Amino acid sequence: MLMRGGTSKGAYFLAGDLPADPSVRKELLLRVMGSPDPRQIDGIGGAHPLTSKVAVVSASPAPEADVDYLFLQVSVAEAQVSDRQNCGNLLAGVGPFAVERGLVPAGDARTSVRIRMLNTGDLATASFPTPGGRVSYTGGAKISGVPGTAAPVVIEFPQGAGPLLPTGRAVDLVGGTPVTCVDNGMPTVLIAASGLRITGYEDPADLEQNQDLRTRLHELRLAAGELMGLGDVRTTTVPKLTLLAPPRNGGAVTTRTFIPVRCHTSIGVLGAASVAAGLRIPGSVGEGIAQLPSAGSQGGLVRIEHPTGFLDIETEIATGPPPVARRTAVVRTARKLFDGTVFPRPAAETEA
Ligand code: NQM
Repeated sequence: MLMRGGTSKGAYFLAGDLPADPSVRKELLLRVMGSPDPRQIDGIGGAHPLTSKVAVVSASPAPEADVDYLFLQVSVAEAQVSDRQNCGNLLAGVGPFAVERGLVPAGDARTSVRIRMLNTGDLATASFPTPGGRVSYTGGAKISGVPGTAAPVVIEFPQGAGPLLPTGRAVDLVGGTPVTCVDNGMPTVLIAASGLRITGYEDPADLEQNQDLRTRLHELRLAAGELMGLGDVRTTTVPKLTLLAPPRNGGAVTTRTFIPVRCHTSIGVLGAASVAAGLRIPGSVGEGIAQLPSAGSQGGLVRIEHPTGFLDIETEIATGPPPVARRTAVVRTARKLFDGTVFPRPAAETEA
C-alpha cells in the first residue's frame, strides 16, 4: 500500500510479504523503488529521501505493543537500504495500515494502535478516527507541508529507552563550534545557524548549493557522530543536523534540517521532538536563540518553524541530571494513496 505519512510518502508492506533475509529484502526494495537512480524512473520512489521510504509492519509478539514497525530508508542515488534511523512521519500511517490489513480490529469511533518501533525499540501509540469500524482519512487537521486537511492521527511517545543527551553534556565543542547532541527519538545535532555564517532563514535549495556549508556540516556530523557513540556515520542517515535561528512567525525557533545531505523541506517528526527536547535543556545551544512559550517551563507545546510552516510538539522534560523526556506528543495526518501490486524491475536487469 502506498501511503502519505505526515510529510513523507512510502510503501507499506506486511512483513510476511517481504523476504525475511535483510540482504534479499534490500535487493528487492531497491528494485521496487527504482534505486540507485537520481530520478528513480524505473520504480515507485519519488526521487527524494522523503519519498523513498518503506514501512514493514507485522503483528507484535511483545505484550506492550499491537504491531511492530520497521522503517527502512531506501537511498535514491546509492544502492543502500538502511534501518539505522526511525521515521515519525511514516509512523502516522502505520496504525491505519494495520487496521486496513486486519492486524488490529477497528473501534466503532476511534482506534488506538500500540506500535513498537523496531529501529529504536521505542514505543508509540497512534489514535485515529474509525467511524463504523473503517479508517477515515478525511477530516479537518492541517499540517504544514501538506495541502488541504485530513483526519488527525494523534501520536504519543512515552519516555524513550536511550539517553536524551548521548554525550552526557548539554553542549559539546566540535572543531570550535558549540553543538547540542540530543536524541528524543532521532539522533540530532543542534547548531546555531549564525555560527555557520548563514541566517538560518535561507531556502533549502540555496543551502544545498552552499559548498562551504556542506563541507563544514559534513565535518561536524562525522565528529558529532563519534561523540554520540554512533561510530563512523559517513554512510548513515543519522545523526541529522538542525540549524537554529530565532523564530519569525510566533513559534519557538526557526529550523533548517539536513537529513543529512539534502535539506528537509519541513522537519521530521522525531527530529522535531528531539529539537523541542533539546531547546528545553538548560545550557543547550538553543539558549539565546529560541523563545520558549513560558521561559523556564519544562512542559507544553513547542512550535518548531521550518521552511514550509511549523510543527507543534508537546514535550514534558525532567531536567535531571540526567535530563529525560517523559512524554512527547504530536498530531499528524496520513492518507491511503494506492493499494495494489508493485512490479519491481527484474533482478537480472539491475546490473545490465
Ligand atoms: O524525524 C526525515 C521525515 C524524516 C524523518 C528524515 C522523520 C522523523 O520527515 O521522525 O519523520 O529526517 O530523514 O519523514
